[in-house]
Amino acid sequence: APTLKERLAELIPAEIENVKATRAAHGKKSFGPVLVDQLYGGMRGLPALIWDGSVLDAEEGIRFRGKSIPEIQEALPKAPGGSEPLPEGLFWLLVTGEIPTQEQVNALSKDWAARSSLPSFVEEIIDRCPPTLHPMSQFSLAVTALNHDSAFAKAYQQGISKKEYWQPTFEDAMDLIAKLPNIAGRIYRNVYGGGKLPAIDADKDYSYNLANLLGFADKSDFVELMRLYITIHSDHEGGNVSAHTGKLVGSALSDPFLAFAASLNGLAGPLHGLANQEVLLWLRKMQSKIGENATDDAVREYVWSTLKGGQVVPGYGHAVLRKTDPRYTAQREFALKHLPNDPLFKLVSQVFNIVPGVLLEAGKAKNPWPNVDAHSGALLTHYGLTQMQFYTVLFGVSRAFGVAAQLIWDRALGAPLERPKSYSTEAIKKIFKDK
Ligand code: FAM
Repeated sequence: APTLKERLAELIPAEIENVKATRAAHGKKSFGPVLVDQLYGGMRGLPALIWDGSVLDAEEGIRFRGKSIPEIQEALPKAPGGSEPLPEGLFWLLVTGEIPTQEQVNALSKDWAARSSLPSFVEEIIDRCPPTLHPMSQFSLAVTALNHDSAFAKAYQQGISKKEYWQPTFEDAMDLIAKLPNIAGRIYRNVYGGGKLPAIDADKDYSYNLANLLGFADKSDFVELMRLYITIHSDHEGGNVSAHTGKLVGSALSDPFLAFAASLNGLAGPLHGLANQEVLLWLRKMQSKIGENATDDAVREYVWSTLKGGQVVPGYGHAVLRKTDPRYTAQREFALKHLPNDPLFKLVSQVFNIVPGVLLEAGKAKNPWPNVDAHSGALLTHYGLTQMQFYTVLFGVSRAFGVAAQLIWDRALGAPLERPKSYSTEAIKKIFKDK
């Protein structure tokens, strides 16, 4: 059976032809009008990017290479004794569009374990961060510094041909993903004090090793949670802030470490990945205000007070989705199976019954339903990972899978520098003066 890189090398020529044929057939067709409102409105809905790993449907949610979350939970290889998909398989799917064999997935686990160590100066950078520096900032610093050993940056300096860009990009993408557990584990232990970091076990899968580095591998359900978590947070098509940022920065031929560090800086914003931290902070604040086991009326009142204070309800709403996020549903099902009586899960469920009604009544949010971040913190808390400032780091480990897969394809297909056109308000007024 071919390795991932061998399979990719087989797929690239046909995909280059596929893109050529698609552009020849449809390249001059209009994708609909661009409204001035879209320039002011964060480009919502503007068709502007190619992203092959996943496509997001407003009603149905994410599909990875055409497959829904329940479908990949069914189809992807599992760990011995496990029932959640291995993220190794999801990465293979994102890159190739194909479901790998168990053997291919095991080979990826081994390959990543072999690539997992950090240069000592990167360890020192992390160790020197004050524990008061947000874990996402530490994460971004460390990933930026990995650029020191970038195969792509080195090959570019040596004058590599455009046709070969994908090869060192692939190596960097693999190194990037492989090194993230060591970065995340080191930050976690430095900031929250958890003793010495254990070594990566080359006979175990990526999620086991991540859990072990964080200090939670003795809880087998937590390892299963990591497999599900890394799988479902990996990719959410190309227009979200972290994915788009990685693609944009990569389009300048910045290497995958620089590109993904930029993704992380976007993920660290409260309207994007930091929302998982914000949800837990919000729930805890609610509990301290109205007590645990509060009535529905008290919860409703608290939600209204959030809105009246000019704040958003974290974990609810979405720029594209118009239904409950299937990533929320997958986590809810995990909770129903493994921790049905957990008090925080019960609160999350109670909030789920109340917030959409309030947001609908308030009448502003286009989507009143929960997104992925409304649920993840409750699951992590159940297993003792209670430090919410760390939650977005786990999101970031996962998001590397989607961004890395697209960076490889962007270099393989010769994606150009991104450079959309901007206008000033004065220019817009002038253009439409007599229209
Ligand atoms: N609570 C209160 N107000 C909300 C809201 C929420 N959860 N969601 C949207 N709105 C407001 C929004 O702030 C905007 O108000 P203004 O007109 O005053 O600016 C109005 O409703 C229309 O916004 P929209 O078109 O429905 O949403 P956007 O596409 O502009 O923004 C989100 C999408 C996700 C940024 C927004 O729903 C939000 O702020 N949600 C809370 C934060 C959150 O959970 N983010 C995580 C998203 C996630 F899935 C991820 O990236 N990981």
